[in-house]
Amino acid sequence: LEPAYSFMIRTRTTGGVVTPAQWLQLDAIACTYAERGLRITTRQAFQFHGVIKTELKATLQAINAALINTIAACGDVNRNVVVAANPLQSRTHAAVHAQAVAVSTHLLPNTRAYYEIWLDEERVAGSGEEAEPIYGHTYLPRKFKIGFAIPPYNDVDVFAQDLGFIAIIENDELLGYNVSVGGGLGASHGDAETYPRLGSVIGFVTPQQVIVIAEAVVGAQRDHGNRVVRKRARLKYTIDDHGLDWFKSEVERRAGFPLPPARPFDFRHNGDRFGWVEGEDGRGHLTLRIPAGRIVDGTLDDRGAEVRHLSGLREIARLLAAHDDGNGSELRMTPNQNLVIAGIAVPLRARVDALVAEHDLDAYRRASTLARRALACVALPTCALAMAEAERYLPDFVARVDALLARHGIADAPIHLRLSGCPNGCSRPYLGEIALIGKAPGRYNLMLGADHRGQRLNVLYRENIVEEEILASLDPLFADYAGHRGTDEGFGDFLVRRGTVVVPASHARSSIP
Ligand code: SRM
Ligand code: SF4
Repeated sequence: LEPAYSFMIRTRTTGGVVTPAQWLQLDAIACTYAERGLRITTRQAFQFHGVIKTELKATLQAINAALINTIAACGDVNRNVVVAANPLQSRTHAAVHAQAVAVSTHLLPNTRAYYEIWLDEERVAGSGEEAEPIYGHTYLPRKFKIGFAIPPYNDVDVFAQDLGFIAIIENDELLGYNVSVGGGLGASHGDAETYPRLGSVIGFVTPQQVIVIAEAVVGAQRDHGNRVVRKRARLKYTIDDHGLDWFKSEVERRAGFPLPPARPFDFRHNGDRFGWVEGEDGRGHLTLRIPAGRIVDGTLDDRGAEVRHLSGLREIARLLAAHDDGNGSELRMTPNQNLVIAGIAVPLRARVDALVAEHDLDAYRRASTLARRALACVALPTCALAMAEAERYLPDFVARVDALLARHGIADAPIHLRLSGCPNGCSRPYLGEIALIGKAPGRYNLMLGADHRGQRLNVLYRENIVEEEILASLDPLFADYAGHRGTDEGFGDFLVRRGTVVVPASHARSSIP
């Protein structure tokens, strides 16, 4: 008898956008084949956990029937492309999203193997009919990630991407993008050869040049990335090994044009905003907080009541599907694991609100300022690389830090907290103002000093400590912050100004190139 193997499946959903009809299909798949509901990831995708081996094919076929697939959601290829989810009301958003879809499609591998293995297509793999002009026979040395940010929000953490595009908009017109290369966060404990790195801005491109530049960057990494030491195979190391100037010229040579200087930009924060906003066309967009992105029924909430978020969102998707007026109401995942119910016509808003209230999807209203902004990676029990808890520990840890903040009279401080179960950094913890990075069960590295704009990495403050020590370390810092913070000064900025943590210049990116 074979052991009951189970798998995680991840979708490719550029910018995290699905239609209400697709939501209903994904919900049905979660209920039929997966455990622990639907999980929104930090790259605007869905994960299904606990799909058993014998049902893998049926699950993948059901996902494809929803006109979604999982191609290139994992592997040494370009991964799910992330796109700013805020501000949804901007017309620019539609243009940037369309551009991201075009890049994602252009960088898909050509192989038909996926279709042959999972969708029963006729076998052509190995017949010599498949050409991979972008990836070649050996694909990329490592995973590759692209993100599109629309200032003033940096919800995609554009400097954490191998390749980032920062939209430059003047008078509502999308002029083009600054190009950032070499971002990446994964590291290994005790291995100085691995480290988080923020992307470096190398110039400006017009919208028409985006695909060419993306292919040039991917090609340079394909041909020059480290294929010997896998831990050093990300683009960030290729750039650090060869030099940024060399990399920029290599990209320009491949693209066939020089990159003009980057333009100034201004990021205000890398979080989400919650509640309704009105779009330019009068349609409404409601952002809901989904703690750690987990959408389930049946667990207990902060008041001990049974959570019915999966059912609630199913009802909302049904409502939107039944009233589809062709103007595109959609569900949009954010890179902070939250959900935007988008493009809602005025007459439907009250009914959406009623369903939200009925299923307690507006729990964010009573959630603390800290809880609303906190991110946690999956970690235990499903992640085989986890060294400590993250998602399951988040509510308890937030409650304890909240109590500490309240004791210092700063419960309203908009601090960005991020927990990861290991140094791979899936919740982008190196960009958290306070971050815990798992070392061992119950033990974490405490990282401090990032800003709240995604433009400065944090640094190690205390190593390998338990909860009691973490809270004891934060206590005097909160006291200092409560007494001496400037108007609107973020916690990370404060710690750096006070000299409590010293962040190297290489850890920061300026808005003025
Ligand atoms: Fe991640 C591996 C979960 C975003 C850096 N990540 C994993 C795996 C697949 C573990 C594994 O290889 O066995 C995790 C599955 C856990 C589970 O049980 O579901 C996992 N990563 C996630 C997600 C689900 C975290 C979340 O809580 O939302 C995110 C899925 C994104 C997606 O939809 O595609 C996720 N991972 C990230 C990010 C953040 C981002 O991309 O914005 C990072 C840091 C950025 C970066 O890549 O540098 C990240 N994940 C890693 C790494 C380290 C890569 C490196 O360069 O060293 C690994 C390990 C690896 O690749 O070997 C990893
Ligand atoms: Fe797993 Fe580590 Fe990623 Fe968390 S950060 S999901 S523990 S690989």
